[in-house]
Amino acid sequence: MLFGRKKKDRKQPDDTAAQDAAGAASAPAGQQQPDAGDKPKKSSGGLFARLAKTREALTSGVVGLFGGGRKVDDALFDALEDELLMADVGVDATTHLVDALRTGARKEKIEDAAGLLELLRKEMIAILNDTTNRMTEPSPGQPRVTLMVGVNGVGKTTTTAKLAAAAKSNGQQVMLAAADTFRAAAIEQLQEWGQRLDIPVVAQSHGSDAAAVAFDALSAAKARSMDALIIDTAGRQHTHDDLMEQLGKIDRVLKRNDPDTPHETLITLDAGNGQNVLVQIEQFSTQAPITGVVVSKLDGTAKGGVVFAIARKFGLPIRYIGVGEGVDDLRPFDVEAFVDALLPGADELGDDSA
Ligand SMILES: Nc1nc2c(ncn2[C@@H]2O[C@H](COP(=O)(O)OP(=O)(O)OP(=O)(O)O)[C@@H](O)[C@H]2O)c(=O)[nH]1
Ligand SMILES: [Mg+2]
Repeated sequence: MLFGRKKKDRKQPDDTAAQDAAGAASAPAGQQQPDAGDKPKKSSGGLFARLAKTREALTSGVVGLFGGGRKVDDALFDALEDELLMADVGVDATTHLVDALRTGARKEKIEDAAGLLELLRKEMIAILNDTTNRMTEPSPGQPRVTLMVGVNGVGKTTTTAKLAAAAKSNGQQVMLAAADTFRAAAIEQLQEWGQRLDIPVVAQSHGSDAAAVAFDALSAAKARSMDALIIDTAGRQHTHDDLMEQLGKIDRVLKRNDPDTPHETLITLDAGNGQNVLVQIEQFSTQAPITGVVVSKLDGTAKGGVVFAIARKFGLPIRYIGVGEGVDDLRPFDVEAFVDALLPGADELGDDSA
């Protein structure tokens, strides 16, 4: 059962992650990762199991490459390049990784392919950590305003609910704004989540001005001393100029209410879209400055390598990953846990190469 559990009962491993999400939602700038002690272990299932498809895409090839005492040579680097591209790491991040490994292998005199695996791990972590925090902090006593954007069907509304649930379970007063006034039934969808989570939802009627909804919600969140306001918006195609401009209006109108807002603009990207997500970030950035990324549906795709392409191209922090449809299936993005969940462990190399 996803809902209606008492706080005291929320002690399962997945719930710990949800509470981390709440912590990260309210964490000061720059603190994107949960405490090291909370990192999911490989053996504990969790993230490791949820990323099975991407892991399978990457690891099955990588184990063959790095196991068996294989020598470091050009053929190995070429084969690694192929594996990374197939896992949707993208040309730029792949080239960067392979070049870094070539240089590192030379410098550190790594001759055995197994020795390269640790170097690959380090370089992957470095790419994901090389991002700039663009989130701002609310003034004391003011609600943290998060604007959710992204193309149709990527998981914005679900992520809005997951974030709200996590923040609430962390003791915060949360309000939602139904600023998707475009799609029929979108308002009801968010209101349903509000009811299930017992969280207030500010809404107007279908077809009303989305920017006005956002403005009113911010006023209401301030008046009711909320800790967090999360604004769900309509899914829009980046090719659709008028709807994209409407998003720019939401951003401007929020700033008219409070120049510090939104403190965070999260773009939700469906991992299954692979490299296409890069153009989505570019296009949405023209209307609302994106501060962070949610990569959803990582549980259902082998294209999880796209996170490396996102970090390399935009230097945007990946703030959360969606690993399922349930309200607890959101994880603060923990760089090391993510990379560890993707790459084979040294013991696996031994087994496979035996
Ligand atoms: N497997 C999986 N499904 C997800 C995840 N996140 C969202 N979904 C599903 O994706 C579908 C679309 O989710 P929504 O939250 O309605 O997407 P949206 O971006 O708000 O869609 P629009 O409002 O139409 O633009 C739903 O069936 C969700 O349950 C995820 O992390 N994993
Ligand atoms: Mg929606």
